[in-house]
Amino acid sequence: MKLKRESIGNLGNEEIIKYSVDNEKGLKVSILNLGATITEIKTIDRNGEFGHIVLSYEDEKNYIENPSYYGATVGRTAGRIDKGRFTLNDNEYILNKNYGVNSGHGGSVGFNKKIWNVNAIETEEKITLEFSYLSKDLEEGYPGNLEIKVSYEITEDNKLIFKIQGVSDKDTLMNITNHCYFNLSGDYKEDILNHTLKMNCDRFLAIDENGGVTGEIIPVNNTEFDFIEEKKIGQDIEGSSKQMKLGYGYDHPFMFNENEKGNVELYDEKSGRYMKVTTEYPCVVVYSQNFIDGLVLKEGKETKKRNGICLEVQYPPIGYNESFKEFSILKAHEIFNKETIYEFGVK
Ligand code: G6D
Repeated sequence: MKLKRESIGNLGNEEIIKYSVDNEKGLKVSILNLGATITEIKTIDRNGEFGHIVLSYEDEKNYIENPSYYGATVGRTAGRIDKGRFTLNDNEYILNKNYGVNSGHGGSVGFNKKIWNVNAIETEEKITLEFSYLSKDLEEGYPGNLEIKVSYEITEDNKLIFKIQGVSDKDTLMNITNHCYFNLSGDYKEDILNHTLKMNCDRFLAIDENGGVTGEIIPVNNTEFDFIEEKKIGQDIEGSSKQMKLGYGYDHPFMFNENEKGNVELYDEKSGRYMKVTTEYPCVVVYSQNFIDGLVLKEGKETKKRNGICLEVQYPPIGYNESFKEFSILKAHEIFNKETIYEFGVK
């Protein structure tokens, strides 16, 4: 196990530091103190060749704005909040509408744009990078001083274990995710349309023309949204349903089967790489990179639509009439605790 720490620039007068971990068994991960953002994951293919498997900006300065939220820790609440407002204990809270008519991904200056404190813990079997941040009462309009800790454990057996913890002094909302765009082909050789995806999700949530959740829950069977059996991402992505058109591809929350742990499997037959995600969250937002920001990727690769797939494990976003709000409520002094495991390998 190796850990390297390097300065890559400044945000105001704070240093942006990149932590790079190599487990020396086929997994390399780099994470910034800026936004607790994963900037690189490299794994080996069937022939033992390393390649990038998440979209990464060539120019690391782009992580300061990070318009596509590449690898970022997104919060306080991931996804859109309908009309940028919510009520809690009879108080109304108004958020920044940075996503058209909605608020999105924690508002204008979300957790992805903050410098986090970092604590690195090294043992023989794993390296843990713990990121902590205090989000003050009414930051971006959310109530409560919220102490957050997210940690990434890189293990000897090629797992990345992502833990989210939090506690607030007032009732608030908390729904943090990681926003990596995966592409298992290695150095973005191909788009993700030939990757197969399998998820134990029997329902998905309808969206409107602004990408917001309407409150309607739709069974996946006989729809383009059925990934219960392994299916190529490209198979139905150009489908003609209203929901597929509204998203310009997949940009929808999927609900895991009730009483089952969330399981998502992504596989690229050509390289042999797979990723298995297991999560305690009840929902995964699948985003098939339907829009691009035009910024250059590692190895000088041009960014293209469908170059990556986001699998954002989280609570369902808050839709019309505050639907699904109850999932994201964190009561004062209650401990938030969620774990997601990303396992990498070849077959
Ligand atoms: C998210 O659902 C959203 C997309 O609509 C957005 O544009 C992307 O993040 C950057 O997953």
